Amino acid sequence: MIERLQEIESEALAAVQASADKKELEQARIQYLGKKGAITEVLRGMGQLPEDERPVVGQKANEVRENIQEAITGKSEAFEKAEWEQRLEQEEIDVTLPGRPVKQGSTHPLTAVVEEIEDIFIGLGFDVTEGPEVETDYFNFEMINLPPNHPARDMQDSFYISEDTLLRTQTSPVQARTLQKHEGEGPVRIICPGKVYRRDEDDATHSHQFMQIEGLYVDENVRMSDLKGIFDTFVKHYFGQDRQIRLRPSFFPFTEPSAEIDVTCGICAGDGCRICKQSGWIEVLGSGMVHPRVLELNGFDPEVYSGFAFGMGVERFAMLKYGIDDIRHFYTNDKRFLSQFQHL
Ligand code: 2U9
Repeated sequence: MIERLQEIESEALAAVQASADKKELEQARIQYLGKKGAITEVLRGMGQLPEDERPVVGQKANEVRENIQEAITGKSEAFEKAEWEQRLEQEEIDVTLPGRPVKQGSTHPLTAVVEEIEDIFIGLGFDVTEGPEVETDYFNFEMINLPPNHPARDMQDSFYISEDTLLRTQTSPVQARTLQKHEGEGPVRIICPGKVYRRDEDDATHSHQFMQIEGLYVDENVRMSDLKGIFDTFVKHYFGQDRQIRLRPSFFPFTEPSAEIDVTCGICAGDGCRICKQSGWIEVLGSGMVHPRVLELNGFDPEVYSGFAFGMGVERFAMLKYGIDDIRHFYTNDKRFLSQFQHL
């Protein structure tokens, strides 16, 4: 039996050495060390041996098994090493290649302009206040002196949700809500940025949804000269120190007197060009002294308090500053447009 074991050992070692891959090596392992393998067969036959010979044969069988196992482990490691080396060679990485660029988003130009305007007004002592986009007819129209039969309330011009709720047509209801919250006690100094909705046909200068910033300053002794001073400062900060403003008489139901605010043209510096339609001035804001009726409607005594209010279209401010010729660019999300504002 000892001879048989020696025979198995040399046969097994030769088979292990001769195996060409992991599969053949596994076959050799099964053939010699497996449950039905050559060594197990010898051990099964041990029962027929005289008792004193059994430990010797058993010891030899263990020795042979260990030697074969050792050879298999060695061969298996050699296969793995070869496989690893082959992979390293095939999967060579050129660490000198330039990396793939990481695509980075950027602030939307309208957001950037809103934030810039907010910063200027915060510096002038204003708070930023927001309110709902779905409004009641009471806050959207009635509280800013637009009575039920007023033409601005026409179904043709606004998106009504029910008889008395609609998508706000301007951010004025936020100012009305804020005045009412203050219960007749000034000062109120706020700007109200947000989306507004009107039933306009979309074209290069009109959008059914756009961004507005309106503002309000109510206190004792607020005058038209305060309005002028604030807007001279604001325009110089937003458009540039070399710009001037002028006020032109206008009309709004919620302000009296009312004024359009123009700024000197940034293209021709006031000489006249295509952008300012040869006038040297560009209209940028509507404004005026808050109508006494509006103060009263919202709980402020017009004998004690006065104030100014204003409204601007954010798209227009962005278009003028960055030379954008079509309002629809802000809403079509074309990456070729948006990626030009990475610096903002
Ligand atoms: C209250 C009191 C007064 C808001 C005002 C304007 C002038 C104005 C337009 C500018 C261009 C709207 O975006 S636009 O189409 N706005 O000209 N808005 S004063 O006055 C108010 C609002 C609320 C309680």
